[in-house]
Amino acid sequence: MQKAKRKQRARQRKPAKASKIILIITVCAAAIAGGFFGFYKFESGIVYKEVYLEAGSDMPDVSEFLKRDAKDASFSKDSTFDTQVPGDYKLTIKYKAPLFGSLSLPVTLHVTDTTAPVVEALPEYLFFTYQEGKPEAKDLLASVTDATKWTAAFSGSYDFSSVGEFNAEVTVTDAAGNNATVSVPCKVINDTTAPTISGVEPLAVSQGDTISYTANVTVTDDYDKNPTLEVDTSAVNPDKRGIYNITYIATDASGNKSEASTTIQIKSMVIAAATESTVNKMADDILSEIITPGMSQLDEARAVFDWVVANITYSETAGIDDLLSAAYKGMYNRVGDCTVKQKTAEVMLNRLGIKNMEIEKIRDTRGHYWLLIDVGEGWYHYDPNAQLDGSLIFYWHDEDLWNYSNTHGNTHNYDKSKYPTIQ
Ligand SMILES: [Ca+2]
Ligand SMILES: [Ca+2]
Repeated sequence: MQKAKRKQRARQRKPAKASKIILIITVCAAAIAGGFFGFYKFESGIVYKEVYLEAGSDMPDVSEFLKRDAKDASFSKDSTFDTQVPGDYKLTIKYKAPLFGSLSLPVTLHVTDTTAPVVEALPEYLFFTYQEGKPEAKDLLASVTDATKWTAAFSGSYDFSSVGEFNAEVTVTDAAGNNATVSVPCKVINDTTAPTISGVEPLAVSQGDTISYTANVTVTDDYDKNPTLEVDTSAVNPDKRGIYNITYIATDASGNKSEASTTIQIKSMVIAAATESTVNKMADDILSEIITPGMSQLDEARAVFDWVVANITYSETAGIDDLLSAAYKGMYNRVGDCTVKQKTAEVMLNRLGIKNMEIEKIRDTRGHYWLLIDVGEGWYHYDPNAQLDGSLIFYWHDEDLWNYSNTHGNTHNYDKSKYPTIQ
């Protein structure tokens, strides 16, 4: 009987235990729900979940997403956005909350573009028949202002292939699809008129002066604002006195060409003190020291060669084509270029009665001058300059000179048709 009662009590107690558990679960659930609710309330109390920004605005600061002052708030590193590109950017704001610790709060930045582009058309657009195809729509515009990327397109189809006049409509559309249309007066032109060249007159310069071929020359064209101007100066040798032809060639964008020719006079620099008697006296004084009785003409030519090489310092100075002036410079100043050396030697050789003649390299970026001498055995090369590698070209056979020139950057390639046979 007692056993039966215990069992009954035990049965009676069971439901009491279950309800306690349910109660605890309910209390916990309410607490958790309350916690979430509280957290949600807390979180939404900190940030605006959606922020709208017109494209082109300044970069928004994190504070613009916050409902309250929060010194420690910042965008997470992967929160990137471009205020020039419309779109919905999912961003995360990092925030250190007093109760909840470090929080990552999701927000959305909506970059919108509601402003149509501001478009300025060209007052007139010219297209030339030489420009094949057709222009791009943007070529017809003077300016476009918009916060976002834009594209321009012709609103219709226009014929740029034949001469004529028409208005072309161009529509500019921004990244959000806002657009603006302008109408542009177009002319398709066949330019057949060559540019006009003016101010072409004979020129004269002294050796060593800078030559300005185009200082007084102007070119104008009916359509091309900047026609090209070339000057053909290939006939001019600035190292040699003379009058040379020059030709101006102007070309417009359509390829029409016009030409105008004139001349340039190259005048030698002349040293006033370099009179014939002064220069001969200077030469004779030097010769009296280097020429001894009994020397052959070849020995004498060598003595002159050695004096010039040893006593005139090479200097890249202005060319001096006047024989007496160049020799004066060589003997008095003892400095000069290949012309000064060659002409100093020439004056001395003349005083000694040794046959000689000037020979010149085919001019490329620079010229070079030396002599041929004939002491009764025919012509030989005679260049009273120490070459860059130290070679001394004294009384060289023609074949040796060519071998040297061909292996040393064409130092002495000359025009064979202009000179007598060289040994
Ligand atoms: Ca826009
Ligand atoms: Ca023209």
